[in-house]
Amino acid sequence: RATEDTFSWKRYNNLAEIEDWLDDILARYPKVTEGFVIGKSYEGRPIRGIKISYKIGNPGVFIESNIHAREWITSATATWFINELLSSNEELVRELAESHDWYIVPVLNVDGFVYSHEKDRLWRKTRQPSAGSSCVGADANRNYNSHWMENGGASADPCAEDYAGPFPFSEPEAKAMAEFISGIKDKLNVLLAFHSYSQLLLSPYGHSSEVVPYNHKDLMQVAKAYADAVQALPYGTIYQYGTSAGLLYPVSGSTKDWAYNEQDIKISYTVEFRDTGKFGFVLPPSHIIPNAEEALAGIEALLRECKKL
Ligand code: ING
Ligand code: ZN
Repeated sequence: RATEDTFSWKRYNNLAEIEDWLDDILARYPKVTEGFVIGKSYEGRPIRGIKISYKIGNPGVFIESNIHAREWITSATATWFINELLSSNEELVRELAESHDWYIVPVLNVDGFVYSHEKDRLWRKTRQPSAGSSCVGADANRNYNSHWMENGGASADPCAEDYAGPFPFSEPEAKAMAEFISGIKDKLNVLLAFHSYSQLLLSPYGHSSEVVPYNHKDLMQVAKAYADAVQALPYGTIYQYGTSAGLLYPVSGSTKDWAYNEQDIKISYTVEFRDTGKFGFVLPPSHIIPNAEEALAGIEALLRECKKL
């Protein structure tokens, strides 16, 4: 049974603590939850997730979190969010929880996450060695097979932080995601990829500065709903929104572009959580609950806005 000693949102938890907490959640809510494993990491760890479903046939939402090892606020937020979906008594949260099927992977880059706890707090990439280089790991968020390595959106240098890997889906973590999502894509309406930091909502494309032909206006309208809901909370936190290539920088081979381009998941965003650089990746734990409250308000508004499209 998870207690304050073994798991808490007052501090950042390691992978073992998160997995024990997940087991506890699955045991406490057996009727509406189901654990799943999308595959194994390079170092052989299972990559685990939770499905939350209150009724059959709800629109599906997939949340990818902690693909980048050092972005600890993402798994802290994802776990808090899971707990709210299951335990909140607020009417809005109950409605949100029970009107969608949730697939949430709190820590995708399990090897990198462990490494960031034990060896290097600012580790970003996977932990698979590169042939012909002493540098380890690839950027899993440049490794998806969608416009891979196009238009300067990633690096071919194994030592670079945005190394795309030797070939698309060379990283078992990205490949596992692709296989799992491909299997349920007909059930998925929305994909959110949790990152930090910068307080942004990024829509496709990353690989091109063109706007998507199909639903760019919708994606901006839905992102605005998220940003407005966050800003309306007492913290007044401001999120900007736009396409990754337009607002940030060119990115090829990311999860959200792959989901949009190759899996036909037409509401697909990267969410960059707090802050805007004061603490950056090393966000103090006192931000966990405020950030998570913002994510909950944002996602609630986002999904409500989707219904209007
Ligand atoms: N930022 C993201 C990155 O992978 C991003 C930004 C993600 C842009 C996906 C476009 C698409 O570089 C961080 N902080 O990881
Ligand atoms: Zn990231």
